[in-house]
Amino acid sequence: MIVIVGAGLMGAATAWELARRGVEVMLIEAYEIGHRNGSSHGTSRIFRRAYGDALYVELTGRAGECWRELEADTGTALLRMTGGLDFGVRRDPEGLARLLAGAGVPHELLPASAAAERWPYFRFDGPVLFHPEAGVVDADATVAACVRRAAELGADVRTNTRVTGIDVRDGVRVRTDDGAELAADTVVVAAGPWLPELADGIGVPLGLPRLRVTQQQVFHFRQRDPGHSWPTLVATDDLEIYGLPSGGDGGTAPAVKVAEHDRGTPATASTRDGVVNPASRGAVSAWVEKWLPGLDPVPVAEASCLYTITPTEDFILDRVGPVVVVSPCSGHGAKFAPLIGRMAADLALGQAGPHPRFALPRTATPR
Ligand code: PYC
Repeated sequence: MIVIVGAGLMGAATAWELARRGVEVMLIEAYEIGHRNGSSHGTSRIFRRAYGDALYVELTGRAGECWRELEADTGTALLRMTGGLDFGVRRDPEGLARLLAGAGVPHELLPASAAAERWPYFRFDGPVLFHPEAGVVDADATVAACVRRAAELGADVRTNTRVTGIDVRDGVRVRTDDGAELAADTVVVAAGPWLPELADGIGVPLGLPRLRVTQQQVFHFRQRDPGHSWPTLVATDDLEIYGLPSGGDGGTAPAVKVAEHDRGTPATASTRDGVVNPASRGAVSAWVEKWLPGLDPVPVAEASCLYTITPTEDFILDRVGPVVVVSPCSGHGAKFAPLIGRMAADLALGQAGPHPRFALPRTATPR
């Protein structure tokens, strides 16, 4: 039996992957499926292949294939391609274009004037990278589809049940707040921002690096012309900004979610207040007013969520004895969810070791 702790994107994807491999799975979630207390809620997460790091460019390609498999198996549309733009003085569209070219990823590098003709609802002041293999993942639908399908395949899904400790002595026992002690062969800890709090109650030293949990905020802006078809965007000048069509989160009118990747407030999963930082609201609205004339710069909706950030901003996907740690994802993991589920399943079944970049520090190989 493999017990998975946490039914966010990573835990749900791992449960689906293990269940479809015929493994006996129990998925334990502290809240209802689809709750909004962690990192996996909402209908829109960015999918993009333009990373300034060849490893992630390659992984996004594998993730794209995994999304299509998940969609086929669950009969649910989860990833909608819109194309994506990268621009801004510190984003280095030319460098990104070289990395995409090296990986055979289709893309175009455009001067600002050509990009402005094509996307007149943006403003540009330098070169722009467009790549068509970018889009929007529906996070809520993904969690729901993975959990539903895992349950259809036999997974035991327990909600409103909090894991309080994991004992590793004569096998593994998972303790829960209803007094149960569940025997397992392997436990997959996919607790996201709750990991730092749970780690002390895990009976093997995981050797976790310092993890920073931050509360972030996102804003949704109404499209002035509902007929425009918006790509995703990553733009870096003084701010590190990302944006994408909002899905259902922006209300009924077509909207675009825009947020800072970097302005987080230190938090813990159990004490975060959910209050949106007004400085970030002001900065993002001003940025939208300056660079995205196709949007009304007054947000129509906003929300907060949590990042769990490793020192290198890589993921953690590793195993210590019978405990698999599935990724603090440093705020950029959603696009990889079914691939991470597959990698976690391989670790849990002993079918692969950790990727060196995702190994816990005690096993990490030097870069
Ligand atoms: O996954 O690329 C990403 C991302 C950017 C900002 C937040 N997540």
